[in-house]
Amino acid sequence: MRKPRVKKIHWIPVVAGLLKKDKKILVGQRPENHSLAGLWEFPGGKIEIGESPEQALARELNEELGIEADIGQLKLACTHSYGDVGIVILFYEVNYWKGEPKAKHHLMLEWIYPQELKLRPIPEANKKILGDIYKALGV
Ligand code: DGT
Repeated sequence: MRKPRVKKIHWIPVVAGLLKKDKKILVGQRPENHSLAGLWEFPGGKIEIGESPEQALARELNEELGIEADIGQLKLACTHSYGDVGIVILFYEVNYWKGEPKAKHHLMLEWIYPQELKLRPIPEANKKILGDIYKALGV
């Protein structure tokens, strides 16, 4: 007898940076022609083969914001699945960097008070752990 097909989820590791300045955090609006277009996210992206999570985040922050960042502590991790794709997101604190963040990838960047995250459209993966994100930010 044939075994029933088990739906297999492809899990993708993602890193995101919590950049803080004057009690505000940096968020970027996801570009058109990408999944989740228009949602506000923390800068970051997928880990590529051969990279450590910290190397991946330093690369993404350089590509997306044009900064040279020191990747700080791992503050939080979560999992989320969108149908047949799952993501594991590692959130790192980033307190030091060289350069001024510029929107090289996002529609726009904004420094916002963390409480404002509640009012913005954000990825479901982040929405469901917003309380933990606040704790990680010390709010
Ligand atoms: P690419 O080059 O289009 O394959 O994409 P990458 O490597 O720039 O990565 P991206 O941003 O498309 O993928 C990250 C995935 O994680 C995407 O499905 C959105 C999801 N995600 C959920 N919350 C966040 C967040 O706060 N920041 C980032 N960067 N991604 C998040």
